[in-house]
Amino acid sequence: MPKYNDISAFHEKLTRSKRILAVCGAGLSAASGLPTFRGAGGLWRNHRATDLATPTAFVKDPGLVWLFYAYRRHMALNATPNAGHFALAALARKNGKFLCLSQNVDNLHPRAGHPSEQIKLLHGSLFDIKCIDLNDEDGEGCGWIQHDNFDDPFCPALAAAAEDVEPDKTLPLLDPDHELAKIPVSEIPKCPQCSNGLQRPGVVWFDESLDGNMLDAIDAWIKQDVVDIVLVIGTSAVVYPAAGYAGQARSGSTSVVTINLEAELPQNLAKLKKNDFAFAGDAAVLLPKLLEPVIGQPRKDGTYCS
Ligand code: BV8
Repeated sequence: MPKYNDISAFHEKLTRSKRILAVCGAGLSAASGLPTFRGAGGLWRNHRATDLATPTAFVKDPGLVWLFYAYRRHMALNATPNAGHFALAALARKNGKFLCLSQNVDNLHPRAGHPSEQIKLLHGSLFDIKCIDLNDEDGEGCGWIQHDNFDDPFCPALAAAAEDVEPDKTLPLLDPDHELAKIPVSEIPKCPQCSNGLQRPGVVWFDESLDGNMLDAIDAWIKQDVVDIVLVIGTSAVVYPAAGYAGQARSGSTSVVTINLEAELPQNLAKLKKNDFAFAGDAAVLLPKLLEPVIGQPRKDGTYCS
């Protein structure tokens, strides 16, 4: 029985594998300088990120929630994909039977050239904009959606979120002691289609359903045939349905491979099953090494030949 972190044993399994699934989380984008959800205590101005990522929070204070998302748009726009994103994109180009599921809304997978038909952005994108009707109790909107809106700031009222500060300084926006002027609803752009709703970030909030067609397509892909390898990359695997896919895809011969800074902590090793692997470290460093037999060596800029 190969050791759980034996790279050559993993390479042997990889070269024999056809169908590969990946489930990615915020840890994949950490090397691009984007904070994880649990990083920094998962707090943004003393608010738990998970509390701001809800329809209730938006209805209560759309300005505050928009500042939170405008700040993350600014950070993601100024970030670049890392070697981990490029390695996954290269694997997709080399293996048409590789499907990548990502919880990340930072648009770094598409910017790394990941083929769109081989990636499912489970929780939407910071750069999609949708309509929300504040008077509609389930927050539904008129259905209007805009893709790839990279305006920064998104609107004048959110300028504070697009400021850059010297490295040693703290952005006033992030300083919980720095009082924030309340942004009136009237300064949040209205929906251009129904002019009744407000524009909101096109992400999936907690207590909101994911796209049904996408969920059906993922279930159908998993049921199609044996999944040889499931790569679980930089995720705490606590948010559902994303956290359920590794188990759903597992069959007798499947290897679930955890790539995470904390992968080799005793409590995580205890969850390993036969054929599983666990590699502790930075996803941006480990993925190029782990996938090398299939994708080869990266160029100097971290990208791969097509
Ligand atoms: C839904 C978009 C139907 C917005 C996000 C079953 C059981 C229990 C609860 C539920 C369940 N089913 C549904 C629920 C409720 C809920 C849920 O799962 N709650 C959890 C908290 C228990 N799920 C939902 O509400 C989902 N909707 O189910 O609809 C429905 C509707 C109503 C009622 C019931 C059902 C919607 C969930 C989507 C929410 N939106 N994001 C935004 O981004 O603002 S979730 C968001 O948080 C992220 O997208 C991601 O999913 C999650 C954060 O997790 P990670 O990405 O894993 O990040 P984290 O910081 O936690 O961990 C980072 C990891 O990386 C760590 O392990 C760290 O060690 C590692 N790491 C760090 N650096 C590195 C590294 N690894 C490698 N390299 C490094 N450099």
